Amino acid sequence: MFIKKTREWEISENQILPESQYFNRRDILKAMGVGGLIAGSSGLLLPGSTAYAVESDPSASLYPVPRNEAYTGGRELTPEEIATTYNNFYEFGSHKSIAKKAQALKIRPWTVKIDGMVEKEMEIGIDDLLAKMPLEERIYRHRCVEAWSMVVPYSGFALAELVKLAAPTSKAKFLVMETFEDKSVAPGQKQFWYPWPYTEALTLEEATHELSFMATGLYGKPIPKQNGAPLRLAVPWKYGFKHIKSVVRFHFTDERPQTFWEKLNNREYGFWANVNPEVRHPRWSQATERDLRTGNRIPTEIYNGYAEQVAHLYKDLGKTEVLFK
Ligand SMILES: Nc1nc2c(c(=O)[nH]1)N[C@H]1C(S)=C(S)[C@@H](COP(=O)(O)O)O[C@H]1N2
Ligand SMILES: [Mo]
Repeated sequence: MFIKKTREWEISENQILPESQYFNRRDILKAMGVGGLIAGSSGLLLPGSTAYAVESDPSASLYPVPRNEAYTGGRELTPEEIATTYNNFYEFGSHKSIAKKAQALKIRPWTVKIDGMVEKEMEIGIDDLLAKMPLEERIYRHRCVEAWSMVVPYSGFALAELVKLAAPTSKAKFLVMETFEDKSVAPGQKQFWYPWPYTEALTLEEATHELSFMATGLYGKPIPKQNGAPLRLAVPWKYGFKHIKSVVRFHFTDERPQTFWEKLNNREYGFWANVNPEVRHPRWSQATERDLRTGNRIPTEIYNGYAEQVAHLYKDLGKTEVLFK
């Protein structure tokens, strides 16, 4: 367990309460471990010196879930404290320290819409969805296009299971996913030059690939808001920006969409975004990456080391196209 265990008496209420406008007192006490919660799974994070309360998550009792040993990550896990405090989530700011701000996101009620080219459009609450899906834990490597990487245990379900539930028609070729939109909690969304809401997309073949995973948990607990609660994509052979967070909509279509980063800068962030050490980002090399656990640079592998599983999906694409087009 990597959360620093802090005894109640080391945190004065003054430090906690100013950040607590979104939570009731019972939740705060619970997060502090006063409510009899096991310390290791308590929601209180202390990144550096900033303490903030974390709302208790109604799905907490679902975790931990059985680990699927087929997905091992290949190198040592990144400490939880790093993975939950070094984030990209532009809705809350265009820097890495958004964990505290992201606590403003309200994750209940959370309705997921499934629409477009499907047998039957539907809206489903996250807890109903979680109850329908077979949850398991997988350790995945995560490689950001900015050339840093980590190894994290996600809990969740295969995206193929959601596609099955949605029952796309034979016309559907792409699955477009969309993040929540609410300027009142996400200050980044007031920045009008970004094409909100954040969207990402996969081909249906990619979406139903066994590696495509919807993460609902992290380190054996509900996934923290800063990591994309309550529902976040993990496609470990693709750069991190494809891993869309806090998804509210799954839209099936026959047209390849333009996604958030592609709209912003299609020379740097393309549709495929497959990890490829040989294709430079226009502004830097992708040959190596910085492992967030050690700080060391390590070689980047084609498809982030998942070539055996996914290379066949791209056999008809050119080398550059695999990344950008
Ligand atoms: N909605 C949304 N999803 C997002 C992003 C974002 O800014 N907004 N950033 C992406 C990027 S660039 C990365 S590297 C990962 C980071 O996930 P993590 O913070 O859980 O490591 O989330 C991805 N998903
Ligand atoms: Mo990223």
